[in-house]
Amino acid sequence: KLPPEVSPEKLLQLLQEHPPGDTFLNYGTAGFRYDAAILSPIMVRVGIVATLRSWQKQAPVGVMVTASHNDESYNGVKIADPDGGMMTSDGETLAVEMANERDIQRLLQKIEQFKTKSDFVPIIHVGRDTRTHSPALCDLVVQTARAMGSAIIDHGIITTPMLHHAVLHGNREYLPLLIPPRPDVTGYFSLLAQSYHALLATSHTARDRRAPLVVDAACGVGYAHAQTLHQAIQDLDPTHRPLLVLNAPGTGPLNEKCGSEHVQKALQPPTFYDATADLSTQYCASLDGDADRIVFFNVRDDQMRLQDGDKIACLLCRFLQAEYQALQADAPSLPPIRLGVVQTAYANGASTHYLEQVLGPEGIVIAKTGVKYVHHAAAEHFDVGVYFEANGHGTVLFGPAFYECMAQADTVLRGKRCRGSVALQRLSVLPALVNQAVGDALSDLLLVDAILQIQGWSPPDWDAIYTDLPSRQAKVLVKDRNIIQTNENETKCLSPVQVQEELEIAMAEVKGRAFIRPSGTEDVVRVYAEAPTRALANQLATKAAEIVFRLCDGIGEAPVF
Ligand code: G16
Repeated sequence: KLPPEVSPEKLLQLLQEHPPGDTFLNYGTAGFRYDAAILSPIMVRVGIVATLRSWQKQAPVGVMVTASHNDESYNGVKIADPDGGMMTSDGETLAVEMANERDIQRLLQKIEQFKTKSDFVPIIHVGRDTRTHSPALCDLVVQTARAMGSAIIDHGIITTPMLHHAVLHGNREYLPLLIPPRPDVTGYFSLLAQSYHALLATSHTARDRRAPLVVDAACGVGYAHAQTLHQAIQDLDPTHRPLLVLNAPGTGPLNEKCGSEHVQKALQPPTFYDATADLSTQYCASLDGDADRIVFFNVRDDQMRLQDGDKIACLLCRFLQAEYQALQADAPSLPPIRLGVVQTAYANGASTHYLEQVLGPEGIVIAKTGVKYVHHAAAEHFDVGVYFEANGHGTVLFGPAFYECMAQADTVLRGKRCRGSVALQRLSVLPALVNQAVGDALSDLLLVDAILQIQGWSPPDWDAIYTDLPSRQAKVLVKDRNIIQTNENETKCLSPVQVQEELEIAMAEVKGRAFIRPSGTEDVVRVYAEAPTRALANQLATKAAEIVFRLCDGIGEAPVF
């Protein structure tokens, strides 16, 4: 922990040395994210905002330096609130205001307005990914925050979810009682390994210890941490199925032709830069550059089978429903639990259909893209909220009614040996295994693997629960993506109005679904199309991209499929 070094002179020097440029800086889907070359003024200002946030909340907050799924030229930074979640919109407004303020005196006056009279020392957890520019950028956050009087807990190179975990576990008043506090990196691994082990120990049926699970770490930060996690699991159970972790940082370009973004968007297996053989026919998982997303896949008969975030959500929903029903069968007096699923517009139509027609959870909500929106929707609408974006970013949130139900079930079932007791054990261990702050690829990896083992399912069994509708995603470069306005959950384009009118016609022609939205992490407009056949999905994506290109001042050429 680095103690504060309060120094108004140092703060002034940092502000003078790093003036903002001409670009208007926005706090996007997951924080400020730009070409690394323009980020140093943002880092200084984030050091200020994080300190103000900690002051305001009188609790530790977090700062993560990463550009996640973007290529190596990008970097970025996001702030975590004391509950470990993404900073809420009031904080984002302040961050945007501070990042774009060119007048240093006005900026210093703004800081003065926030100062409290209490003795509270702001505390900031910091972490960074493996990008070459991350140490210097992170150092600017640290220097600025310390000059403002913050104490720093520097976790070094960690995954984004580990940073969120550290913040949540460091603020115990936000941590539910069923979860033992483990605020540091070692505690993170032991908590995951122990709860995974405890979940598997509830099942006496077959466990698949044969083939290793191949993990593509996207040449990013997940590489070392997946190995540490694997070691922690093997320390508890040496016979456990091995994880073969590939794509170490430096063996190939970060997130390029590898990682979850590539696998899910291009619908292609990754390049395994540090393997001599093609391993994609095995049971594989791909993480993204900061390990907050995961998708599973394997190649059979030359065809890639992808189990994306939608399929993960369905697997989890099905498992949770079955366990809750088993619990209720042996303890009928238990109150009902609102178990629901949150998806985004990117959710494949077949997954939503499966949820509606086969599983029938208490509710299915379509929220705006971005984990901060889906997380909020899950907490607001459900007692047990499964949220997953199709790109593999997601988790399960357990609310107060869930914990109350577990406490009641414990009283009813204490000392009894029945299926309900097994369900109680399983459900009770989940909040410790499943990251309660944010989507976490490593936690999701263990959760999915444990559920498949408990159910005795192979990856093809899981894959077969429904068949994805053919879909295609594309990016269109435009002069200014900010001219595009969408409705609340981004399923419709409101402005320019002609875009939606033309999209409706194109969709009707192929009986498909398409939408467009400005990305919050890249300077592009995203296009999504799905239709009954691959050819029609390609046709619709081509048409939608052409509409955006023509009506929104496209640059270069529109993509054609
Ligand atoms: C971030 C967000 C995700 C979002 C993704 C894509 O992911 O955390 O919730 O789905 O960006 O956003 P957009 O389409 O706006 O570019 P990550 O993994 O890059 O942090």
